[in-house]
Amino acid sequence: MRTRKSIKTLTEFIIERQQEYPHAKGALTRLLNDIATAAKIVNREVNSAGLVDILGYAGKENVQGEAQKKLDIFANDQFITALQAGAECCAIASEENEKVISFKNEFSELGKYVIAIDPLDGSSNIEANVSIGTIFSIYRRKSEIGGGTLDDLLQPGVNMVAAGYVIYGSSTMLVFTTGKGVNGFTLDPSVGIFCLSHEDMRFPEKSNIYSINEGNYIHFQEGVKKYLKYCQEEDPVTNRPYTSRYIGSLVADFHRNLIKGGIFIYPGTKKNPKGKLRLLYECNPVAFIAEQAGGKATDGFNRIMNIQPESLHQRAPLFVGPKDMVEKAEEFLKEHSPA
Ligand code: AHM
Ligand code: MG
Repeated sequence: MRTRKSIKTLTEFIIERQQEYPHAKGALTRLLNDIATAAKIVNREVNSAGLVDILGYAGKENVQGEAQKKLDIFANDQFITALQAGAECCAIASEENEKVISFKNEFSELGKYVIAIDPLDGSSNIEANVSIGTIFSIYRRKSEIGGGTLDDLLQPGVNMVAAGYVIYGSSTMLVFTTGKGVNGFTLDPSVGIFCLSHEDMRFPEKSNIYSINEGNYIHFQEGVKKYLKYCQEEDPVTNRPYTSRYIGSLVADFHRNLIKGGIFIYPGTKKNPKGKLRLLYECNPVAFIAEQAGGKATDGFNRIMNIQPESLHQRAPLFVGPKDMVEKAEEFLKEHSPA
């Protein structure tokens, strides 16, 4: 017979934490629950993606000219619907929409929060049954009335009140922070409930993984090339050579590195100095989680969470992982590729 430890559900966990703030009205709790609800629906669809006619391209392109997959659109719709119905959020910036989606109905105008979200990150991996994810960051609105605005979303990462990701992998997990550590919840599919499984997640003390798309090596700046050579050199004291792991799904790569210890890099190149990843809904949420787990996230020179965004879909180079690894990479950048 299988025995079980006592279970703490996501809802119990956030209500318990909310009690630390006697004046809180539970809006953030409800918002996180809305995200969890949409994630469960997306999870169901991702799991049956091979069975139903949902794989493949939808025949449209998103604002960045990328082909949208059916599941990208499905996931986007689910999160927008859940957040609008939940009425705690007054605007969303999504990777799939060019402009801010501002909720103007009589309920959602009251929402205190805005969300930046990548509803289905790493979707080029869907057909191959590789882990994909949802990434989100939550801010308090700046405007006072009406639907949320672009200005509400163009806030630096230091203003985030919460951030997280859902990984649709061999199991489905929701990992998030509200600025008091990082906690991970695994979905029990038999009952459809997220249960606390990874309490107070921290990067391990010793790390030996580096994750980067080395196929782009020729385009990397000198500092990145030199750092990669450093990772590959032999030195038993620092546990080198490191091992290379790269999935091509930010959530999956970051999650593995958080658990096992490793740096994730998506650098700028000569052609694309700002790299590929989007500041608002990819770099910032991952940076907040990394910092809360004892790590660091920079663009090679500056703290990611200090960057003042100028546009909704702006990109930033990303170096994220255990502090010592990120700082070592920064040393190489500063020495070989001055900002
Ligand atoms: P997407 O938002 O279009 O899915 O692209 C983002 C993904 C990240 O998940 C991943 O880290 C990166 O693109 C991989 O890019 P590349 O294939 O250039 O290595
Ligand atoms: Mg993405």
